[in-house]
Amino acid sequence: MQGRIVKALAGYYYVSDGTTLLQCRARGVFRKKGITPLVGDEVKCEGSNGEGVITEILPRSSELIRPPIANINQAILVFSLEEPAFNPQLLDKFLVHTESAGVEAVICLTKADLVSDNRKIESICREYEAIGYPVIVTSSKGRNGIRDIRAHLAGHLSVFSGQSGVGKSSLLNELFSHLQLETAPISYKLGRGKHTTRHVELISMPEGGWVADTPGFSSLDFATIEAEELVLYFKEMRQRIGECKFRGCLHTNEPGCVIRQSVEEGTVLASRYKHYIQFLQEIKERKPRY
Ligand SMILES: Nc1nc2c(ncn2[C@@H]2O[C@H](COP(=O)(O)OP(=O)(O)OP(=O)(O)O)[C@@H](O)[C@H]2O)c(=O)[nH]1
Ligand SMILES: [Mg+2]
Ligand SMILES: [Zn+2]
Repeated sequence: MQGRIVKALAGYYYVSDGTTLLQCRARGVFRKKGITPLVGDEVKCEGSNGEGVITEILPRSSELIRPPIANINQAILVFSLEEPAFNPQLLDKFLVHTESAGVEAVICLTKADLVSDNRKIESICREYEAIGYPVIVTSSKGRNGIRDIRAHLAGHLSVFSGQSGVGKSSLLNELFSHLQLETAPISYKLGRGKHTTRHVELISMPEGGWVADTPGFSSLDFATIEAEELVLYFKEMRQRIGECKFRGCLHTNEPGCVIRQSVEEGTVLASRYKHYIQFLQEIKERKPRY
């Protein structure tokens, strides 16, 4: 049988070919080669009576480390406007990782019902749409944005990524009435979610395509991104590289830097540039890998 891993839990992989679900172990040879099967993988497996073993993993078109998932072509970056408070630095970090994986990003802002000043929402939308990212605003009070998200999901293999408590599972329950994913209120004392979703799981959509719910996370490192390439993952800055005076310009204090000039002219947002500099520093300070 050939199918897709839709769930990984406690050493088992659940493979679906659309009609049957096979609970599989992975062949030992994968572990020896250092390959871990991921949710989203297309695999070949052998087995009967619902139990089997994965014998082959087909080549991946994309791979994310956090959340761990293969073959997605779109990430829905779910960020709450409040509870937990909107975190633009984390959003830019997620965008960098999504860009570096070669995956399209859609920004979804949740909990609009908790925001009293609409200008805050409008300015986030304006800024990120100008860069070229679709931004969808949702709220559990009323069904705003639900149709827009569904339109983005149709026919794709998408992942919902975001911090714990931003409302990923709630939104999926709202999108697909047959789902009953577990959700829980955030901890008001700590101002963050309780890590309610514990595993990555792909959900098959009636209109075709898949979408994954994932456990929330907020720490992401730059282990696989080099200082020189960071600018490539800032969509609005990428267009201008090669125009700086010096080859190998890291866009910090070098003379004749067009990125810094763009910030002064206002075509690159100061907040985005600030995050670029912070991430660059993180990359420079990271421990060498052995
Ligand atoms: N006011 C308000 N609350 C919301 C909204 N969406 C979700 N919530 C609440 O936020 C809390 C967290 O929602 P979850 O769906 O469990 O969050 P999650 O992102 O799946 O969290 P993890 O599984 O821990 O990663 C729940 O109490 C939801 O009812 C919204 O639009 N408005
Ligand atoms: Mg959840
Ligand atoms: Zn430069």
